[in-house]
Amino acid sequence: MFNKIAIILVSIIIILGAVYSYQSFFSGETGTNHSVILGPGGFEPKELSINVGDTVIFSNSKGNQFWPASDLHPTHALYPEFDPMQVVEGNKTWSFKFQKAGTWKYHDHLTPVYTGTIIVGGKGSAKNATKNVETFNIDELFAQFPAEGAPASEFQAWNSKVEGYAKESSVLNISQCSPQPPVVRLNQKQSLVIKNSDTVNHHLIHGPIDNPEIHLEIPSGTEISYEINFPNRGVFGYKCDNKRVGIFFVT
Ligand SMILES: [Cu+2]
Repeated sequence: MFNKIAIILVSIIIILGAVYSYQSFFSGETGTNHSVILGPGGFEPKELSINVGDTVIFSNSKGNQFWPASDLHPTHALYPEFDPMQVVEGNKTWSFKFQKAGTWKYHDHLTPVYTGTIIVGGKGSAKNATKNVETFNIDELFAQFPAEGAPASEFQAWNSKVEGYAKESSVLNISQCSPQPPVVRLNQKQSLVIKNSDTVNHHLIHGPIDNPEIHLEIPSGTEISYEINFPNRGVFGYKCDNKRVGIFFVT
């Protein structure tokens, strides 16, 4: 009897905890403020690590007009919302709340040689930290994918292996159909700059060739920001042209 009550109590506590963390994750009301100052030597600090939901207040010690905005100059397509869309007067500040995890490079749109980086982790950044695995073989990883009908535990083991190789990155280089990083950790809806320095276009495809769920044509010699919408969380293997070469790990 006592055990039963204990189990019920523990369950309630777990459920309440889950509801609380869900709410605090999505409400975004708990963020803290950080300050970045543009001075004669550029942005200070040049690199800043914050959590999702935190706000960065940009100001200018020189009293000149400025305009902090995400890369790439001049389009700011890396993180379009990270852009005041107008000049900020030298005696004013501009605040931006970072809602997307990722490594966001930015610059002063008026003086683009001034650059900086805001690294936005998630709540539970420890979970987002990549295991330090630098070398692995993507072909082997695909070869280890469990056969159809294999027990769920095998798929789980494979997924956690993939997660171990996943890197957060806002840029994917698919030149020579050899993606770097080969396993990218993304949010369900995130912009990703895809680079193709080859002289031919590449096709990045997930799903059946005749009816792909994701199909991006990456023109030769370009660096384009794509907003990819994944239907759900999970592991998305993709082909470049006709070869399985990379994985999106969507969280
Ligand atoms: Cu710019």
